[in-house]
Amino acid sequence: MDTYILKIGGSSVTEKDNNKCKAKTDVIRCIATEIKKAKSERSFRLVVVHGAGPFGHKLVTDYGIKDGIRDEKDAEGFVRTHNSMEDLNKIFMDIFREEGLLGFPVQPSACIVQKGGKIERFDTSIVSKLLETSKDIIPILYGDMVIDSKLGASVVSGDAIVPHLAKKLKADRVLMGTDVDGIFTADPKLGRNARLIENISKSNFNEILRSTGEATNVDVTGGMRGKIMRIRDSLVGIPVVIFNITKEGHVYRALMGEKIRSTEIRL
Ligand code: ATP
Ligand code: IP8
Repeated sequence: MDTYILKIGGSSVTEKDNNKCKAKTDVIRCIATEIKKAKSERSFRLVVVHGAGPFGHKLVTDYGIKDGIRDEKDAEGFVRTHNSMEDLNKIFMDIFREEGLLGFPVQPSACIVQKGGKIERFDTSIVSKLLETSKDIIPILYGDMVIDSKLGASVVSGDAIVPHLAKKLKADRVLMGTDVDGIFTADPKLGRNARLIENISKSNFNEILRSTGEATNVDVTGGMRGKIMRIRDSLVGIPVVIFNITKEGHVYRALMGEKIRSTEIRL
């Protein structure tokens, strides 16, 4: 049975463009109903990782803890950012339950330790066991603040969790949902002439990296550029689809293996 990892980007499910800690519950509900429909028509295992939007990026910026924690105020920021991510995760959990899905929260800060902002240890055995227990259980992880052996604590992006999990679980496909149709020749939110790049391989990767920016909004984990660098570093051999998850029908079609407007990366 295929295993998919679905990243639900913070830009699509939160008011990231306004930097407000508010979830777009209608988008989350639509995603949940489409997952439910796909699951009723096809057998596959699914792990969901959601991003932070302002629930994480705003707090990390306001507390100034992007590069680690040094004092009591920073420690407060560490805890408050984690609390805020749990609030966002709870919104996901409630909507998934209301839509009849068996979402199971897996707290990244309880299974990941970083060193200098990079994952050093990640116990993925709970996620594997949850998937083995039932094909209907959907482990749900998220970008978080975690203990860091060099920096005290640091941010782990959902974009870093996804490749790590995909490798460990030998995922068949990684689906990365965000608020734009994929990777463009320039940030589509800034220029009208940006053109969608439909396929990325080893041969055009470096050229594309040069045209890819971070994010137009508050983002401490590198935006679109950070996303594709992590894909390059860890996702060799696993197909990755970057697509607009806010468009109705896209998650369903992506989970059914149908072609949608997107960027497909095979390295
Ligand atoms: P989060 O990190 O909060 O989970 P996310 O994963 O949805 O959010 P972002 O990190 O915000 O996504 O990255 C997506 C943003 O990257 C887009 O909204 C877009 O404005 C920006 N971007 C910059 N350059 C490009 C590009 N060349 N192609 C596509 N998007 C780009
Ligand atoms: O939005 C960031 O996760 P991302 C997590 O997936 C925090 O990059 C706490 C800012």
